[in-house]
Amino acid sequence: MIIRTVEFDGSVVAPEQPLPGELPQIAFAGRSNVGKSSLVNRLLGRTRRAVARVSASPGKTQALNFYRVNGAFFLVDLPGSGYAKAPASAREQWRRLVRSYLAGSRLLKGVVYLVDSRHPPTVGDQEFVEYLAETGVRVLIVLTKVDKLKPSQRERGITGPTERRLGVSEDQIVESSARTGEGAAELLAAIEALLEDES
Ligand SMILES: Nc1nc2c(ncn2[C@@H]2O[C@H](COP(=O)(O)OP(=O)(O)OP(=O)(O)O)[C@@H](O)[C@H]2O)c(=O)[nH]1
Ligand SMILES: [Mg+2]
Repeated sequence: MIIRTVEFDGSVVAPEQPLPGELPQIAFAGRSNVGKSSLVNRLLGRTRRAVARVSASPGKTQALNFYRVNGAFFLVDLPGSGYAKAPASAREQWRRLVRSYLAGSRLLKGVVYLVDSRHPPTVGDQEFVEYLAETGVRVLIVLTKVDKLKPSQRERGITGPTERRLGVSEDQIVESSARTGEGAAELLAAIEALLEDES
């Protein structure tokens, strides 16, 4: 896929708010700070001037942010789950917002769920991926920040715990680094396949 144009089309902050357009969507989900916004920027070729806001302090993305790509589909950057420092009421609000979107969007073609490659998936990750399976949406798992792994870890292979804990197969997992760009082409191709899938 060639990225020709990217436009930020706005944010959705409440479950009753309409989406910014009627286009197929691919959503990016995962714990706060896992690297969702960084990966969206990398995929869209925005490594020097970011479109999606990235921050060293977690909890930056608090809305569903819609990026229109090639005028043809949306990449949707979701707020991170499990950001412990946010007040419980705010966390519950984001959770409701994310779940009502995931369960309700007719045009959602797939969810890219991110897990930090340095740690095995958590119970929270497990619950979220189970929830996605219940909604019937197609799921890709991205193991992020592989540039931070030791060479020995990479040689041993890092997908095993993810396959076991999340109940996914190896061909659903992409190893990536927003820093080096590793995995970006593979992920874009997988996203293209989700968008073309008519089922
Ligand atoms: N080394 C390295 N750091 C990364 C990578 N991806 C993201 N980071 C860093 O991780 C931190 C969080 O990145 P974000 O992209 O803001 O994470 P997020 O998942 O969007 O976070 P929320 O919006 O809070 O949910 C930032 O300091 C990034 O620079 C990567 O591939 N490699
Ligand atoms: Mg973010």
